[in-house]
Amino acid sequence: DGDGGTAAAWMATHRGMYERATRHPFTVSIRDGSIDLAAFKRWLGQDYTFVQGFVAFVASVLLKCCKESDSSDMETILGGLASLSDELSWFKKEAAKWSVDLAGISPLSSNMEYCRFLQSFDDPEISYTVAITTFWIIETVYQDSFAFCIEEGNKTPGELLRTCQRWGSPEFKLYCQSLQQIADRCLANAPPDVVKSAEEAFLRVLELETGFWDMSSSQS
Ligand code: HMH
Repeated sequence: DGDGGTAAAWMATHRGMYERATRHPFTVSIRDGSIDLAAFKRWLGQDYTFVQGFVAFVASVLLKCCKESDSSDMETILGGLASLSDELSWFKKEAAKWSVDLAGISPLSSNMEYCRFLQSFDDPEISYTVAITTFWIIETVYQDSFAFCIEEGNKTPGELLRTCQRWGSPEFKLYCQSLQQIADRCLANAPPDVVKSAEEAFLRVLELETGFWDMSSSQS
């Protein structure tokens, strides 16, 4: 049960920031059906390039796990990495459907900023605890945001339902809960300075995710 751990405590303490990331006008407009499809296509192209950088980040988490962890965490992380392979194929298929030219996408500044943050985890000095906490919150923001779009009362346009189900499904939620359990266990055993760094990374992800949605919804 992942409710009594540090991860859930941070979500409660930083509720405002968490909700800005997970109930953003962009995803709320998917749920209420008022989404501008040009904004959706912008998000799609930008997120495809994000996921390419995200693969390298998850590989760095896996590497830290192999070096620092003696448990079965590896299988969960490896499963996450494997599902990103499927996700990249999905993006290509979806982009073709929406006539988004993936080869012509240049990452916008919020996307580049996020990818630079992810690249900083290549540093072997950054601990597995900080990295797995970061991984958990990145996936959880998408899970929570898109699950809201398919919850009862939604007016999500039919052609966007598959997208929302990709991250809003019960399976993806279970996967996020496994990541949360791993993060909680690591945090429970970590020294205070590491816990502090993990909390800072958690907050940074919430800012970067909010910036990513802002970028997707803005016309510029
Ligand atoms: C920006 N955050 C962003 N993109 C994603 N695909 C995820 C999280 C989850 O995989």
